[in-house]
Parts: sequence; C-alpha cells; structure tokens
Amino acid sequence: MFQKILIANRGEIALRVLRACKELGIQTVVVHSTADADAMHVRLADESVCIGPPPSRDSYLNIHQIVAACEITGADAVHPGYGFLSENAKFADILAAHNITFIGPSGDHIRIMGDKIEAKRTAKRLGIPVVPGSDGAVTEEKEARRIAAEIGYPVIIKASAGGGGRGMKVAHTEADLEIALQTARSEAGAAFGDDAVYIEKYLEKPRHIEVQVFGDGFGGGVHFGERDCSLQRRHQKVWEEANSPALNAEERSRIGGICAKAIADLGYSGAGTIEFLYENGEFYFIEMNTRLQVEHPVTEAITGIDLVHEQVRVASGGGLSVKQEDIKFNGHAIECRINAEDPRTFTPSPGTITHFHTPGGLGIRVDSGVYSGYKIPPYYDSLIGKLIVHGRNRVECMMRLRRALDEFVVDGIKTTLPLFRDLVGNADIANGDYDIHWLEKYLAKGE
Ligand code: MV4
Repeated sequence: MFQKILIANRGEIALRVLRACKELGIQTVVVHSTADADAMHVRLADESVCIGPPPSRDSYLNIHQIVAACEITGADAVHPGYGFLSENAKFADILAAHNITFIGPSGDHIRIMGDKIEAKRTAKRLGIPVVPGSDGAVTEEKEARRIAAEIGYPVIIKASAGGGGRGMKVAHTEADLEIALQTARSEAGAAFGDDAVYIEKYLEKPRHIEVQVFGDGFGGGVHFGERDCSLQRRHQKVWEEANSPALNAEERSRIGGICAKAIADLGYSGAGTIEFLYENGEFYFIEMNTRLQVEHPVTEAITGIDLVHEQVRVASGGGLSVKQEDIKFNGHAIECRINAEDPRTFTPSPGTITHFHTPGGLGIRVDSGVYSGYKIPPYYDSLIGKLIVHGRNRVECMMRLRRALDEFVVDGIKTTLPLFRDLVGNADIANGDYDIHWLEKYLAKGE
C-alpha cells in the first residue's frame, strides 16, 4: 500500500479523495494555486504545496510543478481526481518514469480512449455495440456521401480529438453533408490541431447511459451498473441517477457483462466509464472516460462500495475488494450538481458564501469543498457541491430529495438549487420520462 498520496486537484473532489486516503491510513499531500490558499482541501491535508498562480495552466495543469511537489514531499502516488490532468496520458507516463504511481489506467489506455476513432474501433473489437458509421476517419466528400447513404440520414460528424460534445455537426440530408464535413474538419483542426473526423448515424432522442467499470490490474474486470446522465445543458450534466429509470435488471446485467468482459480483455486497470446512447432498447457506445467521474457517488450509494478505495487498492497492486457477484444494486440514488451559477442562464456567480447549511438525515450525502465565509474564486469551474440522495426505490428517493432541497441554504451567491426545486416537482422527471434534449427544451420554455 502507498505511504503518501498527492492529490492533484481542488474543490469537492480533492476532499473526496482526502477522505478515502485518511480511511486507508495513507498520508496526504495537496497542491494548490495561490487562489486556493484558504480552500478546505488545503486545511484538511497533512501537507500542502503551493504550485503556482491562479490560472489552471500555471498550477493544476503544471506537470513539472506537480512532479516536483511529489519529489519534495516523498509522495509515492498521485490521485488526479477528475478534469485537470486526469486524462492526460503524458502525465501518467511522466509519473511512471519517476517511479510515482498514477492512480488511474496506463498512459496507453488513456491515449486510446482520448482518440475517439481509436476508442470506437477498440470498443467494437471488444464486442461492445457501437453507433453505425464510418470505420475510421473520413476526408473525402464522396466517401462521406456513400457512408451516409448506407446508414441513412440524419448523420453526425464528430472530431476524433473532440469528445464531450465538442466539434460535432449534424447533417439532416445529403444537401447538408458537404458543409457539415468541411466545417467539422476545419473546426477540429483549429480547436484540436487534428482535423480527423468520423461519421455516425445521428440518434434523435436517446438517453445518455454510462456503465461504471473497473479493471483489477490482474486481467479481471467488473461493472458497477449504470448511471443515467441524460439531464444535461450544453454538455454539462446537471442531474444523474442510478439505476437508470429506463433499464430493467436484465438489460443492466447484459450491458454490464459486455462492458466487464471488454475491460478484462483490454487489460484495463482502475476506474472507467463506458458511455452509451440508449434508444429503442438498444445501446450504442460513444466514448469511454478513463477517470473517476463527478457522478460516481450515485453508484456508491446503490452499491455501498467506496470507489476511491477501490482505485487506490487497484493502483497499489492489491486488486479489487469485491467480485462481480458481491456487487448488489440496492435502491435508487440521485445526484444534483450545485453550481455557483444563475439557475436559468447558468452565468457563473462567484463571490462570498455568507451562509452555507447542508441537509442531513438518512440517505443524504453532501460532497462539497465550501463553507460559510468561503470566497469562490472566479478561475475554476462553478461546481460548489453535490447533493446525493438515496432511497429504497425511486419514489422514496424523490420524496427525500425534495425534503433535502428544502433544507439546503446557500446565501450570498446564486446557485442552481432553485432549478432542482422545480425539477423535483415536474411530472416528466417524476416518471423518469426524459431524454438528452429534455432539459434544454424545459429551460427554453421558461416554465
Ligand atoms: C451523438 C448524438 C446523437 N447521435 N451521437 C454529445 C456529447 C458526446 N459525448 C456525444 N454527444 C452526442 N453524440 C450520435 N450518433 C447526440 C449527442 C448529444 C448528447 C449526448 C449525450 C448527452 C447529451 C447530449 C446532448 C446533445 C447531443
């Protein structure tokens, strides 16, 4: 087991990882920018190292400063959290070259999944169902036309270096195709320095369902069920739940089994998330994330398993604490992302939190890095906390969520809490009847 872990992140996820390390009896080091000197993760860690000025590129993304902080403090492993360097293959490789363990998969697995064409080719080879489309990159309009005619319109053109919704163009008919291909390629080249694009059948009303997987580091793989993350705005998740209201136990175990086997065959190590679009009872792979995700607590709530403990165990060579048959899905969980933003326009609202009171009671978890009197710096993302509610079933979970939202007080700044108070009373949400476009349509109506 590790002696000392350096946490290369900030905010609620830095605290989340700190807690797991403390429980495992591992010493902690955090790094922080000058803007985060008063942050909770700095207060609670055993040691802290200031690594630079506020902009992320000079601090939380500064690989050399972070490696130096490891050397100075004698950390033997780094947990990257999510965002920042969590899916940076070069960072994983550099740490390995310094004999420091990256708590995550190999640089090579990160690299494969970061290239969306390579990721899809790999998924297909491993027996994961993928969206019909081109086999690789498409450059010629003629070829694009042939593929689109074969799979049928509408089609979507995606940047191989994109992901998370960046660099996509939809063509509804053949007349749109040339423009879509040219703009997708030139935008991808400008944004990512790589103009490779690929074509897929465009699914019009899917849900976003993702499967939590783990490789044990010894060639084994398991799944921890799925999360439904269909409620998004501009590719930012807002509300996530486990299980998906759309799946039954048979579908869960079928897609979960496919993913677990794929992870084993890939020789993958650590936590991963295999993302699907789900429409008319079919799953279609779109991407794989090679990090711990923001919404991992809903999976923890229904399985009772600490996924960060599992990440640390696997990275240290100790394998997983559970076998597939030990992983049981108990009840229902919902996560609301509390952002320091206007609840209608989503404009960031940094500033001082004058009062912060979190709900409590059975089935309630709040993961947050803020406190009364804390001043939110304007340099980073606007997530200030996550409310995770668990119940024996979805109805109980929703009742408890409504009550918890009533108790939650955040004064001094705008937050997305009022949006959740609206959503929890909405009939479609109560019925689990929503797809990836539901939230944007709801917000456009301005109800
Ligand atoms: C799609 C799609 C429809 N058809 N691919 C957006 C994020 C990126 N991970 C993939 N995305 C999409 N890919 C095909 N073939 C629709 C989206 C999409 C979306 C996906 C998940 C959650 C929200 C979304 C919002 C708009 C578009």
